[in-house]
Order: sequence, then C-alpha cells, then structure tokens
Amino acid sequence: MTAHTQSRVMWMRGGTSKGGYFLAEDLPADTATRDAFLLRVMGSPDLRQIDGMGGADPLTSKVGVVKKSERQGVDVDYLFLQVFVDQAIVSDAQNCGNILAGIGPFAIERGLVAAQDGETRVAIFMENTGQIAIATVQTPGGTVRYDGDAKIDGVPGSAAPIPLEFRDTAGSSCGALLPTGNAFDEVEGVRVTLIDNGMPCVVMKAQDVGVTGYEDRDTLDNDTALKARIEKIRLAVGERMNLGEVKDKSVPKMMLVAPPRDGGAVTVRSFIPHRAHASIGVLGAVSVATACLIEGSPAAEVASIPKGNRKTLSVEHPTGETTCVMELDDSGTVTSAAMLRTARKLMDGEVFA
Ligand code: NQM
Repeated sequence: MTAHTQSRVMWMRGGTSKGGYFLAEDLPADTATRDAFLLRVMGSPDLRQIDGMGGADPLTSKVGVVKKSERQGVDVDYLFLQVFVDQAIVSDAQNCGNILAGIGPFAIERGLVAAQDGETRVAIFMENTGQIAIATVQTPGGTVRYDGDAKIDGVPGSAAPIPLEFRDTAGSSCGALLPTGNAFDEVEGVRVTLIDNGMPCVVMKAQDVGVTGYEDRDTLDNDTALKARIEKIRLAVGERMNLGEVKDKSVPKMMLVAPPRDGGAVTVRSFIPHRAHASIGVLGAVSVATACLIEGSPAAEVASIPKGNRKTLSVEHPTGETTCVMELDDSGTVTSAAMLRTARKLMDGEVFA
C-alpha cells in the first residue's frame, strides 16, 4: 500500500456537524489507502485529535465523498464516512443528514452541478443507504449563497436555508422500518422500538433506563453506568436489526425519549452511539419522529402528536429543537420527511497526511 499524502478538500459545517468534503477522484480508489489517509487527516486515533483536523468529537470527525452520478434523475452520489475519534476505524455503516446539508453547495462549487439563477435543486444519491435526498440551495446569480436568515438550533447565528427532503428512507440499513416487525421488543428488561427510517435507532423511554431525558450532554456523557446499560442493549440488538455485529459500528443510535417540555412533539437525548449528541442527527430525528407515530411504541406513549396527514413534529433536544415535516398516507405510513438545515464553507485547499 503506497501512502497517500495530500488531497484537495473543502472543509464545511453541514447542519450541526463539520467535516471534510472531497471529490471521489481526489481520494485513493483503494479503500484501505483512503481510510489510512483519512485517519491521518483527522488525527485519529486520539481523543484530542491533536495531530489532525478533527475536532475531538464524532460530530466534527466526518467526511463526505462526492462524485457526479450516472443514475437517472440524480445529480451526485454522496458517500458518508465516520472517522472514529479514539479508534482507527473509518466506517461507511451509517449515513449522515447533517453532512448531507453541505453536499449541494459543495457539488455546485466543484462544478458537478450547474447552478440556476435563484435556487438550485440538487438530487443526491446517498450511497450508504441507497436513497435519494433533494437539497435546495440558494444560488442568486448562479453562485452559492451561504449567508441568510435561517436559524437552526445547535448553530449560532443564521445562514442561507437548505431544505432537505427525503423519500423512501424506511429500512435504509435494516431492510424494514421495523426490522423485527414489532412496535416494541423487550431487551435487557427494557421496552425498545427497533426502527430505521433513514437511521437505525433503538428508541426507549428515558425513565426506563433511570434518567429523565432532560439532562444536558455532559451529564449524560459522564454517566458511565447509563452508558454501559445502553451499550449492552445495543450490542444485543445488532443481529435483530440486520446490522450484524455492531461493536465497531456507529449504528444503531440509542435514543432516550421523554414527554416534550417546550410545546414540541417529543424530547430526545441521543447517543451516537458512545457519546451523547449535542443536538440530534437529521435522519436520527426522522427515525425517532416516526417511532412516535407507531401505535403501541414507548415513544408514542410520551409523544404529543398533532392530527392530520401532514405533521410538523418538533423534536426537542439538548440545545433546542429540530422540526421534521412528515407526510403520511391514509394508512398512517410515513411517505416523506423534510427538514431545514444550513451549511457554511469554511476553507478550500489542500489537506496533508
Ligand atoms: O442522523 C450524528 C449528525 C449525526 C447523524 C450521528 C445525522 C443523521 O448529527 O442524519 O446527521 O448520529 O452520528 O451529524
């Protein structure tokens, strides 16, 4: 294996995450060489990632790999890679809806998609899970605009809106929305919903694992007994969720739900899976919101759900809320989900390993 030592990259904030955006052609084609390079770029494995670009947090140790798509009706293909902070692992076993928010602007900036005057819709094939997302990017005069009035909790200030729309995300990694076919299963004495509407998640009531669901990130991160308890559940459900052995995977995510406190639909504290999330993942939020709509699930017991086939569900999290707009058919099945994100270009240049 010949070491790869430098690549063109754009560093961007995508939603509430941050990472390196690469063209596929700028990275080694060989996976082992690519992963060794990305570990060096981020400075992993090291809790502080002191010798790399990573921010010592799974939310800032992320990579998007983009290429022009050959698929009908699709503009670009996007592969998400999670670079573990403290282990020498680069995983494609999950998708990321936050990094996704930067894919449209990046694809336009790199000339893979022609910008329209006004706004540009970018159809993105998400390689990790095989579904399509549509991102709408502000492009006045044919140039990507990053500044604007849209605010998302977990990010200071405001930026140009980038609405994301998802369809057909059910069973993205697990093969079915409910891989066991059940509204809940009992695992290690806790009632949990095993669900995948874009992100494999294990959804349980916070009170069933001894917390309120209103704790802040640090309190949860320091609760080693809680972490050990939910990790035991996580390791027990990998096979049942069709994910295989999940010890070295960043899925499923562990979602602790409680009744809403600020007029929303539900409160969530998520583990991704070994650190508490500062807010909530995009597809993670879609999957939890979907669990709230499943009769008989623990989440449905604590959620406050509006009527109608088009539901605006505010998912409360440690730093605010994330609103999911869910469309349901007459049988109550979720057919699409949409969410508002923003992104910002931080630097464009060469990164060295
Ligand atoms: O669920 C973090 C994030 C994510 C994932 C994680 C995400 C999603 O906030 O779509 O965005 O769950 O590892 O970036």
